[in-house]
Amino acid sequence: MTESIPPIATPTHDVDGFVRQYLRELTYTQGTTLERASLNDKYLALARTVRSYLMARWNRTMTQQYRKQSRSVAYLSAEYLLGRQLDNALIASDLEQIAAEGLERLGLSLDELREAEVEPGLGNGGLGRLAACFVDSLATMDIPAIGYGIRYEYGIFRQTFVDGRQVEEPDNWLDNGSPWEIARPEQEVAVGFGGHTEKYTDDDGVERSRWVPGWSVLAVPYNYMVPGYLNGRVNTLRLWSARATHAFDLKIFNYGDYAEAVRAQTFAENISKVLYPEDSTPQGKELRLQQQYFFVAASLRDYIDRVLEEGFDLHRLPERITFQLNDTHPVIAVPELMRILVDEKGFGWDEAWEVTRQCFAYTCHTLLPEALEVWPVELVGRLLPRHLEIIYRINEEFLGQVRERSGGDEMLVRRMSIIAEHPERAVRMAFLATVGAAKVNGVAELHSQLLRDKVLHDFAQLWPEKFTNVTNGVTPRRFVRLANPGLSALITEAIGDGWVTDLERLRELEPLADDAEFRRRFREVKAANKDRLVRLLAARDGIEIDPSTMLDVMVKRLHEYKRQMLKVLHVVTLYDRIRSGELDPAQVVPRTVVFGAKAAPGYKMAKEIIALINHVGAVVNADPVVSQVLRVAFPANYNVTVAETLVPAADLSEQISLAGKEASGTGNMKFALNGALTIGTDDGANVEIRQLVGDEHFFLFGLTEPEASAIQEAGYRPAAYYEQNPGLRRALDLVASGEFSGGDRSVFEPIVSNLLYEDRFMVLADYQSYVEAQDRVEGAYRDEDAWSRSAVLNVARSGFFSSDRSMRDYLERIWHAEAVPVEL
Ligand code: NBG
Repeated sequence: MTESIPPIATPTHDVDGFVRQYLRELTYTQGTTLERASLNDKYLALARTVRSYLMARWNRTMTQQYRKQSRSVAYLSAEYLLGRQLDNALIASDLEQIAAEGLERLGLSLDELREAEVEPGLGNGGLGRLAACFVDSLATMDIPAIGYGIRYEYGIFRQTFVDGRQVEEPDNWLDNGSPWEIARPEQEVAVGFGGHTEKYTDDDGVERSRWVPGWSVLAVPYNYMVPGYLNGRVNTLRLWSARATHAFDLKIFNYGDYAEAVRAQTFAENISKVLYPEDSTPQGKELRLQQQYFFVAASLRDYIDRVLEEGFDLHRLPERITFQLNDTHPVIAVPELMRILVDEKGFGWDEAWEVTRQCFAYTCHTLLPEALEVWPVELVGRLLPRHLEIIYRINEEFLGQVRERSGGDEMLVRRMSIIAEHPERAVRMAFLATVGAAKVNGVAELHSQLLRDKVLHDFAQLWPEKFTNVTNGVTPRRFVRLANPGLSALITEAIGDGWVTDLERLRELEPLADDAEFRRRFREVKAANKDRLVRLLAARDGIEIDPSTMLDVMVKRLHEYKRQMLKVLHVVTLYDRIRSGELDPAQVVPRTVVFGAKAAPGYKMAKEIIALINHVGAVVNADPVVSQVLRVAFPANYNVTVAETLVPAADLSEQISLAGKEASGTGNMKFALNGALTIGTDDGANVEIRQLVGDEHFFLFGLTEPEASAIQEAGYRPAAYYEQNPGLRRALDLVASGEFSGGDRSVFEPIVSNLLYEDRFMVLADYQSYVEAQDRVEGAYRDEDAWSRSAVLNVARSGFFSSDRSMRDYLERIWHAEAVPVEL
């Protein structure tokens, strides 16, 4: 029977094969013709064509996964900030050239079609983008891995500016179709909520507990391909979408209340409706906890059912899998696995705990106390009553251990309790994660050290071997190979193309930093990248920038700790110095300052700072003298797609958080890899960047973490800096005077008084040091050739920041899984 079925062939890897497949997709899937097709039709056909080249690999990867039963990794993350898929799929399948030619033959342009893709923005910032880089690296390194997350119907909001102020609009990214996903409705799983728990005696006479949920929703999986770069592996990213349960509908429906049935359905489907737009500052909303449990419960069920189908013994689960918890968002997985093992699979408590705590590992991504999730006991009890019981039991046993080891130190017991008592009874998710995980890691050396010394100090004393570091990384495929084709070609010409999957090989470029011809060509690439940015900003935002100026870039979420405010004060200082005649414009290095930043919609101060940037920009850009040498550009809606054009064009990378606040940063790595020099504090991964590229090629400024802490402890008085520093005083006075708000002094008053009387992130304390470092930048930039040399060395010495290296560290220190090549 099967012999008579002809094998399904992947379209041939040439222009003919490509064109044939493209026309097939356009005709049979899209149901149109070349003449009638809209831009979106053409894009969708292209996406499906490229996808069809990867499909056989995907199927082979999945088949093999089940057959080989190898150790694997499940990455649990509430966010994946993927960026556009088409380009990445094109390079992974080595189709760039073929697609460009094939489309040209049809009278179409690849460049035009790629612009039709709306990026899936299913994350806020660094944390979600990191998850996307990690799954890319895992696939490229041939590691059996699956990413689990949420298919938000609306991703991160679209930002626009009205009178310089941020306005949010919904991101309806699915509206034009989503060619990169495959729904698997038949693999849906039910997820319960609410209800109550009850005790009962099982058939063997054992007292047990069980959960009787009050309502449930269905989780429908959507699979996304995660293609490895030029290898045979295509891993899966499995994102869950909420649907109302049929039973749930039917019951109400039977009573004849159709409208109510539909309302209930909407209610259930709200769970995966929208990404919460807070980066590093959770709001503790009930729906958010629902989202977390929803995707975690579906993912564990999905994975466990799969190994059970193989007849696998769950006692040996830790041999097969590590569930990596990306921050605290998925930590409810710990009590969920306990519940499955104890309540559903009949495990004793101790054996279940043994399995559970070996299956999980936890990555912490912050140092800000307000970013550590805490859920009110009342809420957890109402939504997940059985989980609350389990958390209490975990806590009880854990605190028993603490008491025993500490000789009954009740202060310590209170400090370490998973349940906080003040200001209200609440579950500390970071503590639950630390207790429930085999390993806990920070995301840069300094951050991991501060976790051990401060945030999780008591835990690190108790279990020193549990704590480790894995410094973040970024994928060289998207952020160099794809984003910077000019630099990629130059590198490949010099050292071959091995660097794309072995980024440390960039070291081989070091001698070329001393080669004048190479530096010249490097500058040519930078100039071409700037031209590309000029075109993008003109077309997308109507912003005009001068590509002959120094491009000084600060792009990241708007947060006080990141200190966009410090950058604004520098701009205001330059403006003031030039206007007052203190600086001769002819002596100033012309620069364009580019900002890109979204603020959480409820974060007032962040939104005020956005307005200030836009207002300062408007005044600076309109000033006939100042604008000759200084311009500010703030394109709205910064996202991964914009980053891909902006980062390769930058000369100067702004990484200016208060020391001890930025866990790692990953933008900093992208800039260094693309040959920008960093002006930065000794914070997060900046420390490691500076150590690797060398002090002479990095502009360090500002307080160190111990210095900043010491000042805070002694009582920080920002006004003292204002009083003693004339430059700072003039800058702040100018903002307060209404210079940037049409003479209205009240507009930016909240910003000014916050800086003068609170300044939690010590902007005023670091002002002088920052301005001096910027003066050093100017001096250095004047020597074009020396600057290029530093830029080349930044590239050559940043190979460490590949997410492939991060994956190797996780594999060695935490996961202990091995590569399983899939034949191409
Ligand atoms: C962010 C940190 C960044 C870090 C990314 C990725 C959160 C909670 N944390 O410094 O602020 O680079 O995580 O690790 O979003």
